[in-house]
This record gives sequence, C-alpha cells and structure tokens, in this order.
Amino acid sequence: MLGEKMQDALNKQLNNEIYSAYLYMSMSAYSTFIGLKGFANWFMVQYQEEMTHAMKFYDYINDQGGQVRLMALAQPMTEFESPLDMFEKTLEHEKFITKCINELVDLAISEKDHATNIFLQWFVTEQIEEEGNDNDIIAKLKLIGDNGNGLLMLDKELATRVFTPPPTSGN
Ligand code: OFO
Repeated sequence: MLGEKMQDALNKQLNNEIYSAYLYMSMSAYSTFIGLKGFANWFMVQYQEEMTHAMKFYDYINDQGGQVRLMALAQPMTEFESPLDMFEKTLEHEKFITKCINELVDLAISEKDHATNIFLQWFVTEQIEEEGNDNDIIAKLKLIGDNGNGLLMLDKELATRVFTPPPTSGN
C-alpha cells in the first residue's frame, strides 16, 4: 500500500525515467546525423535501458495497488557541440537522477515505507554504474581530443554495446 506522497513521488520518477529515455533517443538521433553510428548505438541501448527503468516504476506502483499517472514530457535537447558535450550532458543528467533516487529513499524512510525503500535500492546501485560508464567515456573523449582516428576507434567500440534487459522485479 502506497501513501499519496510516495505515489506522487514515484509517478514523478516514472516521468523522469521516460524523459531520460527520450533524451538519449535524441542523442542517438544526433549521433546518427553527424555520422557516428557507434555512438548512436550506445545511446539507443541507453534509451532501451531507461525504458526498463521506467517500467520498473510502472510495475511497482501497480503492484502496490497505486495509480500510475503519466505526465507530459519535456522537450529534450536536439543539438550538441561535440561527442564530449553529449557525454558531459549525459553525466550531468545522471547526477540529477541520482539525486532524485536519493530523495525518494529519504522519503521512503521518513514515511516508514520499507517496501519502497527496498525497491529503490536496485536504483541506488544502478546509478553508480550509470555515472561510472559516463565518466569512463568522458575520460576517453578527453584523451582523444581532436584526433579523428581516436574518435572513430571509440565509435567502433561503442557500436558493440548490446542491450541486456535487467531483472523485471525490483531487485
Ligand atoms: Fe534510469 O538511470 Fe539513467 O536516467
């Protein structure tokens, strides 16, 4: 059973996760436009991952007898200065999501909602990986600098990323 406050906050995070998917789909489209198909693949896999995150919130709200309420999506950015700019914006966004997850945990604790607290722990761990992946790619892009060959090599590496669906339950 979800309290009204917790339900509203989980619905807001459902929207945040769908927005994340939308943002990465936009980055994938931009990558294709500038000829970086590997980057496009990486962001499209990220889009798929974010939709599974959204579905975890969707299923959890339903499983707890709550009401899913979908909201409007903000327009994502469609232009970027460079691949580095895209990943810096990705990291910035993931830091925002980490903050949102931490605030949800704080709320679950203050509401004494143990089930939601346990559900959220998967996301606490996931955010470490999300930020770590972005930091790794940013470090590589900084090393590459203006080197076109380096960029094409990284593009090849990012082309190998494959979507692996996470477990469907909250843990
Ligand atoms: Fe759902 O982790 Fe990124 O946003």
